Amino acid sequence: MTTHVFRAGPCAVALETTLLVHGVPASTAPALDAELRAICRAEGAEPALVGVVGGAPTVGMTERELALLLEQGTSVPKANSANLGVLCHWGSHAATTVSATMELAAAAGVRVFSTGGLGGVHKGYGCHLDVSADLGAFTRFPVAVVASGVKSLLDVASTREALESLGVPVIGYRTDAFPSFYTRDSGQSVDARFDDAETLAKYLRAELERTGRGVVVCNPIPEEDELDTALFGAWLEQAEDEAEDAGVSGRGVTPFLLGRLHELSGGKTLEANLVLVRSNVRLGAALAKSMHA
Ligand code: PSU
Ligand code: MN
Repeated sequence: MTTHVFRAGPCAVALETTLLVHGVPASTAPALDAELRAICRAEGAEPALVGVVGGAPTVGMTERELALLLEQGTSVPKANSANLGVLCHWGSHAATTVSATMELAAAAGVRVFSTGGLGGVHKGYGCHLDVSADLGAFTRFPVAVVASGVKSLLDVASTREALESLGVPVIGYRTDAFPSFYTRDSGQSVDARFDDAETLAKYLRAELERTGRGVVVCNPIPEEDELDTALFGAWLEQAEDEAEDAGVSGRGVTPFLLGRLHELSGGKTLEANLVLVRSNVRLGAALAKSMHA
């Protein structure tokens, strides 16, 4: 039987392990984890890192438990809602993506989760369908996810449409535009804009309670840290060519592209990624605190 480990109080903010294990270089992860925990606490909230440790779905992982996953490197499986249960059954360590993190956060009663960018519809869906389980998770788990939109390496316009089709509320925090990770404006729009965290927290509390489903809270990357669209486009094109040559597919695509972008950009995409995650954790913590008050 799978035994859950829930160590999260009423003012917790869920954080995910896939971002730490597969989204940033291993050398960066422990410091980023420590920093995100500190940001939560500084806002008066409680960090709750989510992952699977030796088959136990865990909400509120310790630094030591994260180290166990990091020791295993990128061979740690990525868990979404589909393979989460099997990995627990096998007693494996696993890094949870947005969908699996939402699933476990919801089970532990955690209503706010901060990450970098959501997964979504990959490019080229006309001949090859690759849609992240992240999108469907919003129709099932009552968690508000603070993210800087969806990752720019996706088909952002189609992902926005898919959220619409699924009936997922997409809220802009101090923006009318749907952000795309490294840039603030994808050309798509949000359903509604809130400029004040306390008012947003009131809406979220009521909406999660009313629907039992999730909400996307879009917090764009700070203006001064936004990447140049043309430069990013060139790095992405090269990373995509390399992914194709290397035959990368399925769950390997996102980590491969992120990793190559970090290298090709001389660390610029990594720096932008870190900036926006910190900012999303800060907002998530403020929301969790207001929602609890
Ligand atoms: N945000 C980041 N870096 C990441 C991710 C999010 O800043 O690495 C992860 C999330 O865990 C998300 C996953 O769920 O990428 C999407 O993977 P896929 O495209 O295979 O569904
Ligand atoms: Mn996929």
